[in-house]
Amino acid sequence: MSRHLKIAAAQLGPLHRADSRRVAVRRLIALLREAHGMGAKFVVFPELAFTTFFPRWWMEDQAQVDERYFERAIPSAETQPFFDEAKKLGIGYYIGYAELTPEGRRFNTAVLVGPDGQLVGKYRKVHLPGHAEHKPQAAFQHLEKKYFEVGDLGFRVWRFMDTITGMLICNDRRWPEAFRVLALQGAELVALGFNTPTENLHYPEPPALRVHHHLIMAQSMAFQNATWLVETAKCGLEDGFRMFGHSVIVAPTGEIAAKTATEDDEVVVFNADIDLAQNLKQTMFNFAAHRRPEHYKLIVERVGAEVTPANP
Ligand code: ING
Repeated sequence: MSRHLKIAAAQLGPLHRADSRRVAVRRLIALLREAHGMGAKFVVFPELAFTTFFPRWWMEDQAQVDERYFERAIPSAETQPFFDEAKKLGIGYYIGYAELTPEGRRFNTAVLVGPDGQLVGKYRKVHLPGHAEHKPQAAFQHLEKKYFEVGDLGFRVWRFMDTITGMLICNDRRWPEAFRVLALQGAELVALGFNTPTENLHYPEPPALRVHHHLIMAQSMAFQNATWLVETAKCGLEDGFRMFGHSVIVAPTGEIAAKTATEDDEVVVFNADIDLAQNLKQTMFNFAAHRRPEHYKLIVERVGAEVTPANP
């Protein structure tokens, strides 16, 4: 009998700057209850799930930014009701938030929490998109390089609800190396929350193209690493700035098993056969049999692309 796990993507609609953590927690609890009602045992929530996507704003008062948008402790008094409800319902979950450590370091973080309410693992976002300087001419900012440090915990997996689960956040899904490092550790399930602006900051990219990229990356990463993949959005118009939904549960075969249809609070569930990937891992993507790392050195040694042709 193969292992099954009923997984949910619990998508959040917009959280505005005026929305307190209490508003977010109330909606997160409603999503937990809906997912529970649908039979889900593991729920993936978005990146930065307790607040608006604040890196879109240039703010200079760091103390105010810390108070409004960062969590000094997880859970805190304000977020405790969410953690209590999940434990009461016996649901495991992934949730993203802005982490302010006791040493004063700031990360874009996600945690994996078991159905017993115990913290299983923590991940700090490695691939920070956007910029650190103020772009006053731009319609909005994308200041993840200003507000967060590069994650210092690496890409890891954990034994979790009878699976091997790894975590990523948003922009990580654009870098195949991140998924491969998890797959090389035996990942069978990857949880990823995202907040992706519909508009491109730099040039007038057709919005449909952004969604197309999101969907092909999710399907290829799941397939090429023979893992289940849950990618959950916070989306909709946050203070007028649009982010797209299209939260997905993708099978290791690369097929989309479930996808949200709105840019609001919405839950989709799928009863995942965790052993579905066994054939792929033993044949087509049998890493030990087929990979040739001796030819991959540039992937680790070189950061940016440099033209080094074989001919003179
Ligand atoms: N958001 C976006 C993402 O990677 C982005 C930022 C979008 C970068 C499109 C480049 C291109 O999906 C976050 N939060 O990483």
